[in-house]
Amino acid sequence: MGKNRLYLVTGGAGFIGSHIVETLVNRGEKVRVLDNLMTGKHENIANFEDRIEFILGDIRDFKALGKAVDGVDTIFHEAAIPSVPRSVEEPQLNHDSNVNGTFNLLLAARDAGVRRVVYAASSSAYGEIGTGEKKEDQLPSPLSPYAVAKLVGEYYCQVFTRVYGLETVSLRYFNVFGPRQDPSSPYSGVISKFVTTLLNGDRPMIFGDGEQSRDFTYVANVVDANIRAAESADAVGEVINLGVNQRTTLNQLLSELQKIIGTNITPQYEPPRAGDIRHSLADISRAEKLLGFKPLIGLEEGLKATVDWYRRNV
Ligand code: UD2
Repeated sequence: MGKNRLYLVTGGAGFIGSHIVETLVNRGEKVRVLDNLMTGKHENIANFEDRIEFILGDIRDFKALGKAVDGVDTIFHEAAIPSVPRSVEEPQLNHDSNVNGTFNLLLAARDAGVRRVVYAASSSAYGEIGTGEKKEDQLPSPLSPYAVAKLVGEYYCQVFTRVYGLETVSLRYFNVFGPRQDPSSPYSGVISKFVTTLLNGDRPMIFGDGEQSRDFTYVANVVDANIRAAESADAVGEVINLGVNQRTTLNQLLSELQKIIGTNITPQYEPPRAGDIRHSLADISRAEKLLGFKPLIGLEEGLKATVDWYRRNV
């Protein structure tokens, strides 16, 4: 940072990408965004768009990528089609964007002499093995097309480091939430769904018995870890969990949100979702060791900030 470098954020108009862009811009860095606006939104970057370069383009399009990586030092690769159930419904789109798109990006980065790529990997790679904390040295066991695709992206990152010397770092995100997460699709993250449903006075839907658990991670923690991953020499070629090491069931999450919002609405229980994982909790000792990462904002504070944002914006 602060070295007059050019940063590219793919998916920079999306939920997580736009937070990375905002932080870079606030630090006075030069930022380029590549986004096809399929799930990303112009309004996510509206407050700082005069200070960035925006390219409307798709990571499935190698030509657009060539333009986007030109002169770039560091890439934060956030562009993806997220959602486990969406990948079950649309496996081809998942594969094209998340596998081929990531491969294209790495190839373009290699050819343009990019220094480093920080890749948005996913905790879904672990699958169902064990109920305890997930550690990076566990054998992955993906349960959905999305999990497979995100894992393939990691493998490609590691191989591009090994074979071509392109520096890569894969951050396995654990259920990220926060302002700007789009609640409007059936595939939206559960916190965006619960908050907006409760604010409307409607009944939230819980898939399964609600006793499945997640390590819900406020987006500011993710931005911080990405910035660290762009710099750390020790992180090159590594896969690193990114969570806050806090287990929360969906039933607990819902009651916490009802407390914050001031509602007492009975949820609707529906059959479990295909490809769903039961328990997901991050061991974050590698992130501490390699990135000097410590969670900045815990669940409760993150939920309050998120509820505030939806109250003001949706
Ligand atoms: C997966 C990954 C996460 C990220 C994300 C991107 C895991 C453990 N996590 O999140 O790291 O890559 O995919 O999309 O694989 N649910 C409800 N009601 C709703 C919506 C969801 O009960 O209205 C449930 C859902 O069945 C699941 C949990 O909430 O058990 C979390 O779902 P999600 O879609 O927010 O995220 P998840 O865990 O699939």
